[in-house]
Amino acid sequence: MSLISTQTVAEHATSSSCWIIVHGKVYDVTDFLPEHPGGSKIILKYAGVDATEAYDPIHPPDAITTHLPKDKHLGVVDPNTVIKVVKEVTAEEKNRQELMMARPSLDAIVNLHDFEAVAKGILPPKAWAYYSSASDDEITIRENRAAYQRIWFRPRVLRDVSVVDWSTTILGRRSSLPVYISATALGKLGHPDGELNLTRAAGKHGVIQMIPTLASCAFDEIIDAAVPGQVQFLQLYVNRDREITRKYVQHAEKRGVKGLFITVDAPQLGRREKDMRMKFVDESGVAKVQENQSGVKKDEGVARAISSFIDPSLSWKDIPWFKSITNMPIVLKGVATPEDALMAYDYGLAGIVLSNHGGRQLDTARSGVENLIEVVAALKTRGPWPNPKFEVFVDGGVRRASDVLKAIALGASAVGVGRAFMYSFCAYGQDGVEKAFQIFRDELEMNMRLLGARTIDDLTPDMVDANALHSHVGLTPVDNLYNTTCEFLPFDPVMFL
Ligand code: 173
Repeated sequence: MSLISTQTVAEHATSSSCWIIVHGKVYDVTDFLPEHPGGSKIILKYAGVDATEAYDPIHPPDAITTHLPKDKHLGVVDPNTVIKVVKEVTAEEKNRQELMMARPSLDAIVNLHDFEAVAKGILPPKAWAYYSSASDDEITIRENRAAYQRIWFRPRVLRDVSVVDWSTTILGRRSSLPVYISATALGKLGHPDGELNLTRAAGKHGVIQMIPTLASCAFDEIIDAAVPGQVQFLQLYVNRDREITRKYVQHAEKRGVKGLFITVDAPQLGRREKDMRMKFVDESGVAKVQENQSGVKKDEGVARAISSFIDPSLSWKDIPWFKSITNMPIVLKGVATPEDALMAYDYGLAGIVLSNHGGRQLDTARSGVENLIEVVAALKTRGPWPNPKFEVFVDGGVRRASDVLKAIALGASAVGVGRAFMYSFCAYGQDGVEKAFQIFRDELEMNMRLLGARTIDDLTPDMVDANALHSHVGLTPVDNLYNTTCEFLPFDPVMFL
């Protein structure tokens, strides 16, 4: 590989010849500019210089090496030409450091909501907007929580609960918690170690992690960080180019992944307005007046910009193909009706996740736990329940062990938790995730004792009163578009004077 000086790289700093440095290597991205899913302008900002810091949170390390044609890999940066500058701490970094110093100690965290509050306080505004946003009026994201509040317990007493055990199996694999870590994308927006925080904590505590297709860390890095015997699943966004998907799935299986969760609720990404608006807001939080990144539609946020590879033509007809390329159990993530649940069952799949994608897709879609009741009733028409060959999972809005126990009592095998674990590592890295597991354990112990359930198998539908679950009147949120959800486009009136 040829050695290239930083001075030479700097000579290619325009749209007619654009070189960038990523991880010490030099790439010619001129032809790629119009194709970049995030628009050409963001690359041009780093034309002729090192783009690694901007590249890392959004792309897996191998994205550029795999997707850019080999003849555009020009060489490595000559280390003798790199001028070591004492990096100036930007105002943004300084602000973040101060916020990190001001965080409450981890001991002060008593529940999962606390992680969210700390994450909101310390995350850069763009990361917070991307993670926290949900689609349209954000009614579904709040309904996900509210639905659990409409389910009441019917506890049993005098059952000798001196020893309680919440361990279980998920797709036939041992799990220390009846909870798995659901996939959330772009972990490095919130912490430099990204998804590895989850892998390391999960490995230590026997929790199963679902690896996201759009992780910030490379897939193999996440696999390599697992301890022997650690169980990992894979969340799959299906590529328009099925060959890419086939290779990815088969590679995952070879690397020991134990379950494939195909996302089926995102043929197009929902409009997350907080995220979309961030594109037009500068570091000081003020709207930019005239800004239109070439190559990016005005209404796109981070997620939409990088999701163009997802195939909206995916259909039931593809299911036999997935079964032909892998022996991993296949689960559909994002099912919402008994009709589709029965189809998944009849196609011979291993299960479904009743999910609305954390409220980020179809707004006013019902909660997973509400759909669970009808889905389980429908599946019972196909045979005895629980059915060891077909598992139903629920995700969305789970923040308490009581939520977990309610979903399991109503027929779920386990529940997925996405944002809460992500916020825990944004706020405190791996320690935060471990603390989140501890909180689940403490709450499970107490709630199972008080409910009269010694094991997960003891949780039965008669332990909950879900009569109010279908009534959307009581706890349905007020119109938050105007009250709290909609973060109106900030603008500086001075600009208009
Ligand atoms: O919910 C999401 O943000 C998501 O699933 C996604 C999809 C594509 C790109 C990035 C994130």
